[in-house]
Amino acid sequence: MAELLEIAKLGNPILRQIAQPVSNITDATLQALIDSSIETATAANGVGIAAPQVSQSYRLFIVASRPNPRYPDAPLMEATAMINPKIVARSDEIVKGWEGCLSVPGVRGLVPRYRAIAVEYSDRYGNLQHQELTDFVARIFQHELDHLNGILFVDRVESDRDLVTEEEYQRLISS
Ligand code: K2U
Ligand code: ZN
Repeated sequence: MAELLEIAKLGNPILRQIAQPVSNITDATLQALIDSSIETATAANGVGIAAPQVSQSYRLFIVASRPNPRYPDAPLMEATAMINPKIVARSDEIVKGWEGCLSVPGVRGLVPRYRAIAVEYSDRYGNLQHQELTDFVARIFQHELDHLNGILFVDRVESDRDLVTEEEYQRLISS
């Protein structure tokens, strides 16, 4: 049973660091971090989590899309570890969507993201993966990649008016 990890919150300097590349993917400590990150995101009802959010400044995150109230059409996918991830191509099209963050509780923001991206990363077995992502999964990838570069979704909203409380957000999506 992997352990639940404490999630670093806004103001913790680790969230503003540039994370370090992962060199030894098969290392037992890294594999344990992957398992604990998946456990922690699942317990927090997250659809993603980045290593800096559990105070490990490495270039690694988990994407675990599933249908949810705001994105009912989101694909259900197995939690996937993405190591040393990068965007290798992207659409010109940019779409705005509501995001939350486990490190910024109680806040939601309307964030512009590329609608489609081509990405490369190593999986937890060290295999290089190349994938094309769209819509909600592309959004999660871009949100998590920002975490590896010390960027939070609140930095990307175009106006402070695009930030709302969780309570107002729930009112918004049920109206
Ligand atoms: O903090 C995180 O990195 C987890 C994020 C993942 C996410 C980023 C962008 C857009 C949606 C999700 C969320 O806090 S997980 C909670 C959540 C779940 C579904 C929809 C929105 C937020
Ligand atoms: Zn986040």
